[in-house]
Amino acid sequence: MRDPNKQTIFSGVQPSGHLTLGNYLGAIKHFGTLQDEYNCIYCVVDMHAITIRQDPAGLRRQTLELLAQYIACGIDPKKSILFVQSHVPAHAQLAWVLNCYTMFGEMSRMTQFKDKSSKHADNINVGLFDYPVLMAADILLYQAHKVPVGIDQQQHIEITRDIAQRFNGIYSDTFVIPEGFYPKVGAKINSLSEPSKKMSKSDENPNGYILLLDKPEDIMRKFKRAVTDSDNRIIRAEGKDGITNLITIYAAATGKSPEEVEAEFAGKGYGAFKPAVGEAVVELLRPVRETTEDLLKNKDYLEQIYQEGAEQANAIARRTLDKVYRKIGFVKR
Ligand code: AQP
Repeated sequence: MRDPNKQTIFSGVQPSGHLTLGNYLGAIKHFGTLQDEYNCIYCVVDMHAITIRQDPAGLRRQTLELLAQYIACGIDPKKSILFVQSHVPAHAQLAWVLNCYTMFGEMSRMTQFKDKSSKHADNINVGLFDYPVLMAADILLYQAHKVPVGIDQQQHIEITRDIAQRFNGIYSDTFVIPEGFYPKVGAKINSLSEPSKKMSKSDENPNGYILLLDKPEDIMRKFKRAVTDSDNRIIRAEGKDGITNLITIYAAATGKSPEEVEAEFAGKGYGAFKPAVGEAVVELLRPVRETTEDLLKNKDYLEQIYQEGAEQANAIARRTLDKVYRKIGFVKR
């Protein structure tokens, strides 16, 4: 399955809730399209999800749901490695080593930690602070060249590169230095109710996000209620965060450029635009929802996929971990 002439792609998504349109347009939509050109490895990052308190039964359910959604969104388990992070111990093992090559000061600058710790002030745990090092371990274990993610992860990709370069500088080349791979349109989808903020699956207000499994009528209702402005022109401009966001969503959903969307709706008002965005998203997500629902009826198949994925991932990850252990001076078992 792995072609030594191809570069490697790695990415992961947390099963910390139900997937949103932001997760889809920013990351997952692109995963399937990369499978022929790259060796692709995709992970359900359940160890990241517990940095925020999760209900155990909910986490198990969401892990399987995410696996099903990966497949429904176009990942072919025969072409890509698909696995669950906690099934491959090398992630935690490498993260510990990398902790010792990561500075407290550089980690203190991570904006996601600041955002999430202000949202979860009663549970600012060390794991939340250490999240970027675990993410660095995820990526570096597989010697990934490219990491398709939304723009919110850019700072984490940068610190991954810094850690890898530091380690390589001390011990000679060990890790491939990865690059972030951001979509041209859709790298940041904002909330429908607070359009200056990122759309997030853990948002307390369900009107702010569209879930991949939302029913068509709920999608239409959320778009009709989306916060905009009173100007009634469909253009991207400062002070028009809501409309700018809807233009991005419509463009990403239909494959048009934002300029083409502005031209298509020139002279029309929000009364025409908002339902058009809703309908485009309903059609985009319909096959994803239907396939996910079918796959979730076949738990044995999903189990077989994640078992095989863990074996393949483990073999690759173990090679990198052995190399790291040797270089830092751990005695071979
Ligand atoms: N709003 C977004 N626009 C574009 N891309 C997004 N991503 C997330 N939100 C948007 C991208 O989706 C991938 C998976 O994200 P994640 O689940 O690992 O973590 P996250 O970035 O913290 O996503 P959420 O939805 O905001 O989760 P919670 O609410 O649990 O923190 C990543 O590639 C991310 O860039």
